[in-house]
Amino acid sequence: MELTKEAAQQELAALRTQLNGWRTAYYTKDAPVATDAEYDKQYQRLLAIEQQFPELVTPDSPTQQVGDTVLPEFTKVPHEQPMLSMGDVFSLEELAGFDERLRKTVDEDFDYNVELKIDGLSLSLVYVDGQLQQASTRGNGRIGEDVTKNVRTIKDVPQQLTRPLTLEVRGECYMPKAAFAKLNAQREADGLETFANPRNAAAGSLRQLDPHVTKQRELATFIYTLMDPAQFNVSTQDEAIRFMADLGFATNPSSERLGELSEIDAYIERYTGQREQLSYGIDGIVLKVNSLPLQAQLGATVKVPRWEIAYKFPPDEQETVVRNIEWTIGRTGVVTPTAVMDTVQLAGTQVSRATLHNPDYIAAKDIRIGDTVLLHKAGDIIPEISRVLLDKRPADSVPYPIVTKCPSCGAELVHIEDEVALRCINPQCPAQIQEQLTHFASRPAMNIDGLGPKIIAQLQEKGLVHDVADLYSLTAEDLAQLDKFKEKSIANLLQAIDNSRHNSVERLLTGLGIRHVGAKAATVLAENFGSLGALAKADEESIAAVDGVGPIIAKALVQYFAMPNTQELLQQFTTAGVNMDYTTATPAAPSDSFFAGKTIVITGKFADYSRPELSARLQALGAKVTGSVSKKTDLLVAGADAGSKLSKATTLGVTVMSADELAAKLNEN
Ligand code: 1X8
Repeated sequence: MELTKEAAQQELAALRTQLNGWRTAYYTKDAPVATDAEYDKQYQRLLAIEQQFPELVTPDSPTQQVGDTVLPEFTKVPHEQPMLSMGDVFSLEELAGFDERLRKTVDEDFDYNVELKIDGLSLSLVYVDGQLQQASTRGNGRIGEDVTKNVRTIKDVPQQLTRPLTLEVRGECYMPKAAFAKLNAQREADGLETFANPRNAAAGSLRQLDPHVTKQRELATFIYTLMDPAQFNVSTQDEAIRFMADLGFATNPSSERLGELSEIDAYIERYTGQREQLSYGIDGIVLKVNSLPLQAQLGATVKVPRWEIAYKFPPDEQETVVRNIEWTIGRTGVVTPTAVMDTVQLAGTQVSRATLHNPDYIAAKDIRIGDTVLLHKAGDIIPEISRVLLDKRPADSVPYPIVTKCPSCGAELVHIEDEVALRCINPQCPAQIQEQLTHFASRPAMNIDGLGPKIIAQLQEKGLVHDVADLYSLTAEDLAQLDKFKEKSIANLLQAIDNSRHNSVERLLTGLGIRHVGAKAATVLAENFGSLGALAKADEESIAAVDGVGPIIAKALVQYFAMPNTQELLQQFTTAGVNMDYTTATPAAPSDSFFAGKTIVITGKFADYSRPELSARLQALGAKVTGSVSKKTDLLVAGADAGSKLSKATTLGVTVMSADELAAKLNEN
């Protein structure tokens, strides 16, 4: 197909506008709008036309730029040597082409160091006399952003090297998959926009003006480039990696020295298969000429080094059909739609559900029931719809109705401030209350054994529970109304609820479900303030001053305690006899209990308890529970089928207590 110069000019202008828009979204706003594959396709087209008409190349063309532009908020750092990007290929054939061209240029035989390509963002670290001096991002390749304060919060970046050297290293800063999934789940629950992939999450976390935020993001690094290696007598890339590891840097363990293309292909195949299992995202592999002097000799083109190339994994996408859209309402009222689709195999797992984030997302992508869609995994983990295949849309398809009312209670949904999420703000919304109750009873919170979502739903349906405080006025008659609840299950649940009254207050604080206050923050707060009452009276500054807490948590707490409903709820807890003090550090082992201070051994079987349960119960009453009978044993608690421990206790004259006697004593306490 012949392209006239005029047509080329027009198409180039359109391509540059589009690609530059995508680049801004990708690099500056950390929110890509095009997939890598779409970007690459348009970029290749741009490149092809520019090669045909070199006179039409303009300085603003994406082909003439490296990386991104500099954000205004951060101090600029010039890189002593530019941080280049890398050429890339998308098939083994192209990779073979790279190798062939290189071997033609180089007379000697050489091998490669083959490394994983980490899905993160490039970082430069400068050390002076072994001390971390400055950390910066790539920026536009020549000038980066100073992110030193933030990088100091990354655990695996050494503040001090094992030797007092002055040097620069480069590598990748990334967010581990687990941290990415956790962060996005939290953001979704908070009604905030989620990150598209771990790279954007890492970039967004590193370019934070508040290092406290960065610290909470659990970033990590792999360092792979040693600048000016000759001064350390390091002459190959694999040596450089070992050298840097010895200095204390985190280096990736997967690199290998390989010469033959067949070995490189096998390496690629191996990591294509293992990709899912890695705890961090990779988007390809990097091939580097191993000899550093040879690298220097080969040098770089305007844009990229000649001695290295990235092989990018093909995007894993699958077609499937949307059958339904399900709605969930979180405990903070955030309404989240999920697409339910025909099950497909995608990047190593069976997938049938994908989050649609929020109602606006459905409208923006015009996703309809019956649509055939392309599915991919964001950051290798989270299934997401890339786009609708419009040519496969059924003729009778209708747009998915715009959702304005809560699917659970029918209340009008609202947008709060700058949130993308729609929320139900009806405090009586049953779906929200169910989530709150489930969270309240969960293990990290009040740990009420046996009180799960199904029982909670029944308690709500029967009108027995309207909020978390109602749990403490449940009676045996109430519980008798529940499915399959008999004497024993009723007694167990009542006991579990009663036990929760005596929890140390960090569990209650966790259970309240205050925004940003998880179990970790709750524990620190409980330790520092001693009681819920003291925390409720504290001001923002004194809360934010607590180590491990921050201004965001402090603000959320003050807002929470200022609500009239909160005061009422706390009053109800007080009336119900729920403990509001911090007791973890000083377990209130009742010194007047029969068991207090006694060394006890448990043997045999008990109808009412498992052995660990019994042991915990006795320890809570101040006993020391040990495993074997000796002269120091005060008491042997013997259940059914007790054996050698019973005979030893009898021989030594240790007091023996039967299961029935035990039950009676426990009841006294
Ligand atoms: C980018 C990356 C490189 C490596 C790993 N992950 C990356 N994202 C590596 O060398 N092991 S090199 C690189 C670059 O030069 N832009």
